Amino acid sequence: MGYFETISQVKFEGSESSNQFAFKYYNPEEMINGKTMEEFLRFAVSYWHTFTADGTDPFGQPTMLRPYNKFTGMDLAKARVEASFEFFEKMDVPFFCFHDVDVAPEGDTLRETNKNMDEIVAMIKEYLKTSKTKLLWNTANMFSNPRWVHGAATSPNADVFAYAAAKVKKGLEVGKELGSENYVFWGGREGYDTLLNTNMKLELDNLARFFHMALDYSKEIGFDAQFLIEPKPKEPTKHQYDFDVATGLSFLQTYGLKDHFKFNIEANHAILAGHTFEHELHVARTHGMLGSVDANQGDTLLGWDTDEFPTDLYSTTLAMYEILKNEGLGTGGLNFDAKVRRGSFDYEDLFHAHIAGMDSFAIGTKVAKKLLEDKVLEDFIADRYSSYTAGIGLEIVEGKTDFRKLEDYALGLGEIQNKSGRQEYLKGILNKYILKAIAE
Ligand code: XLS
Ligand code: CA
Ligand code: CA
Repeated sequence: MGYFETISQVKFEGSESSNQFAFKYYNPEEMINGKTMEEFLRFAVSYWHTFTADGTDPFGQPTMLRPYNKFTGMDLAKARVEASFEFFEKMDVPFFCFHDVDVAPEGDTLRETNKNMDEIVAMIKEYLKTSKTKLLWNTANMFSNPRWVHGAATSPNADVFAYAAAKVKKGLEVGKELGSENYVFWGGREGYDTLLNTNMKLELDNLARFFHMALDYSKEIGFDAQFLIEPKPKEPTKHQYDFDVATGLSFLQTYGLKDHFKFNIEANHAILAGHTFEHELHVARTHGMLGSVDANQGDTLLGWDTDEFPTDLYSTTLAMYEILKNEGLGTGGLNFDAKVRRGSFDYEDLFHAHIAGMDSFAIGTKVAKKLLEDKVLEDFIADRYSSYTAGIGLEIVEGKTDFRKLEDYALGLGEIQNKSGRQEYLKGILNKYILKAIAE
C-alpha cells in the first residue's frame, strides 16, 4: 500500500499536456551542456518542508493532511521515511536533504537521540541501496530545542558549544554512512539580538574554532563531502553572523577556512539581505565559491522567510544564468527549501509544488542557455567595458599607469562622453527570450 495513492509516476509530457501531474517543461533527458537536465539541475526535495512540517504558524495549528499523521514517535519517523521514498520515486527526483531532527525524533538524552538516529539511518540506507535518489546534504538542527536559545557554536555557554559539537560529529558520521555529497552549516541561532549582552569577537572566534574542528573530524573519518555555509541576514536572531555571501567570505578568509567551504545560497535569504538571488549567486561564483542552491522564493511584500516554491521565471532565469556560467553546481544541487502554503494542505499540493518548481527552473535553464549562446548580455557587457581593452584603460588594468600619468591624461581630455546603460532595452530582450522559450 502506498501513501500517495492517487498519484502515479510523474513524467515529462510537454507544454500541451493537460495532465496536472506531469512536467510540462522539465524533461530530465533533455541535454544541457553535455549533461542531461536531470544531471545538470540535480533537484532535491527538502525533507523538513515536505514530510515533517505540519502547517503550524504563529497564529494557528497544523493544517497539513498527511497519510502518516496517524502515527507518533518513531513509528511516525519510519512512516515518513517510507512515504518519502515513494514521493522521490514518483517525482523522479535525484536527491533529498534533511536536518537530523527531521528524520528522527530527539530522545530525552543525547544517547537516546543518537540511537533513534541510528535506527532511521539504517532504514534510509536500505532504501538508498535500490533508490536512484541520493542524499545531497544533511545538516544539524541547532535552533529548535530550547538549549539553543543563545546559539550553538556561538552560545555564551560552553556546555552548549560542546553539545553542538556532538551533534555535528554525529551529523558528519551520518553523512558518511549515507554517502552524502555535501554537509551544510546554516547559522540557525548563530547571531545576536543585542550588543548589550554580547561578546561578538569571542562568538566569531568560537564559530571558526567549531568549523576547524568539524573539518578535522571529517578528515579523520574520511568523509570528503563539500562543506557549505548557508548565509542568512536575520531570522531567528536579529543579526545573523553569516549575513550574506560577502560577509561569509570575509569570515572564511579571516579564519583560514576559505579553501574548505563553498556557499549554499538560498533565494529567500538573498532577498532578506537586501540583495537579489542572482546577486548572491554572482558574488559566490566570481569568487569560485558557488556550491549549492536552496531554490525557493520570498515575497517582497512580507519581510520574512516565506520559503515559497520558485515560480518566478525572471528569478529562475537569472539564477540559471549564473549557474550555467559556473558550469553547473559540481556536487551541489537545486534543493527545494520551499513549503506549500498553509492553505495548500492536501498531499497532492506537494506534487503540484515540486512540478511547478522543477518546470520553472527548466524554463529558466532554457532561457539562460539561449541568452548565453546568443551572447546577448555578454556582448553588451563586453562593449560597455571596452574602454579597458585599449589605450589608457588597458594601461589601468595592466598596472602600467599611476596617478601622475592619469592626471596628465585627464587634463588632456575634452568633455567626457558616457554611453547609456540601456536597462529597459535589455529587460525587453529578456522578456522576448522568456516568451520564446515558453512558446517552443
Ligand atoms: C532556514 C534555512 C534552513 C537551512 C538548513 O531559514 O533555510 O532550512 O537551509 O538548516
Ligand atoms: Ca535554506
Ligand atoms: Ca529559508
